[in-house]
Amino acid sequence: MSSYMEGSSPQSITALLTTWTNKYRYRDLRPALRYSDEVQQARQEDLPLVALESTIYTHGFPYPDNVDLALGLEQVVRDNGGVPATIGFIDGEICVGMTKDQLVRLASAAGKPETMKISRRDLPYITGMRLAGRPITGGTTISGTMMIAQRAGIRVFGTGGLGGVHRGGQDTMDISADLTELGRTTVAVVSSGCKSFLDLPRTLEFLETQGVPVCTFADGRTGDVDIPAFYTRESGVKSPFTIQNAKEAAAMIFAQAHLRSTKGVMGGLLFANPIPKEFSIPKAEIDLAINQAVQEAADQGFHGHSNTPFILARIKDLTKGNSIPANRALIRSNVKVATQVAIELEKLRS
Ligand code: PSU
Ligand code: MN
Repeated sequence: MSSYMEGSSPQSITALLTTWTNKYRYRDLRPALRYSDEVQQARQEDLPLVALESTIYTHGFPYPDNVDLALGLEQVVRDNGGVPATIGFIDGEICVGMTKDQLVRLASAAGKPETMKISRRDLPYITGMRLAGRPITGGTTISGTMMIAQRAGIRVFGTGGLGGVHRGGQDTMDISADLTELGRTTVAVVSSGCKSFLDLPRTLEFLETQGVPVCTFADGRTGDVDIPAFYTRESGVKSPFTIQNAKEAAAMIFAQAHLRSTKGVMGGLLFANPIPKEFSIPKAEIDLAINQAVQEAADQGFHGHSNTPFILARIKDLTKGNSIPANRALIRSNVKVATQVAIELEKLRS
């Protein structure tokens, strides 16, 4: 247990906070991060690190599929020459990289009411409760993971689907914190775009306002290319930019870092990697399930934080689990591409 959090009796909270404030001057999260041995070594040796999120395990994939996915994704990174850093909270600790036991522990927490889904707004709560002796376990969303990855110096992050502007978001204001995070935190995210239960055109508008470049891997295609919509390669919405390979993605990250040093440019980058062709589900087919899931969420009052997990679970049920292999395949593909990007970036930096 870390020094600033030792002891948890109520009378010691003031003392703990004083130590924390004096020692770390409240500068940022950095001192609170707990690196796995593998990640710590990679940091010392400048190896290409790839951040992985954990809300997909706690609030996306069901147990025990999520254990296989969590272990499998870390292995995809290693097999492609990178070092995986799964990010999440275990007993109030901000883990950057996890042991196998920790991954299993987090995945086993899926579906329990006390397991939290942690985005930017939740970090002060979790960390405060840890100081107060109430440790919380949970998965970090893309926004939570980006925030922590940036503080750990990790520049590339591979995941499945980005949050976005929800349908009707112009009235409900339900806009994922992932989008504002991309506007302020300098981490590149490789995803399959976002699921079409979201409003894709408004999501792109919002990202443009936030100053986030959105680039789709075109796989040799020229001219207009759609931004992918998770299960489908075609969305009917044109991608603002296209790139052809990991080298071009790394060049953008590198360029952004240099522009940033002139104090003008900050924020993240979104790279959309279309689902491998052999796994893509016809748009008409998946749209049926998605539309029904959206309607049920509205009818049953699943708003805000619980909207996305509800819809994800319903899509899985309505497709009778057929969406799971596609989901798994696209995440694995994204994580592989993220690793290639991290390696190309490391070459540019050295
Ligand atoms: N979309 C998916 N799968 C997911 C998520 C989104 O297709 O697992 C998760 C990600 O962790 C994402 C979060 O960051 O949901 C967004 O939640 P919200 O819409 O509440 O911001
Ligand atoms: Mn939301």
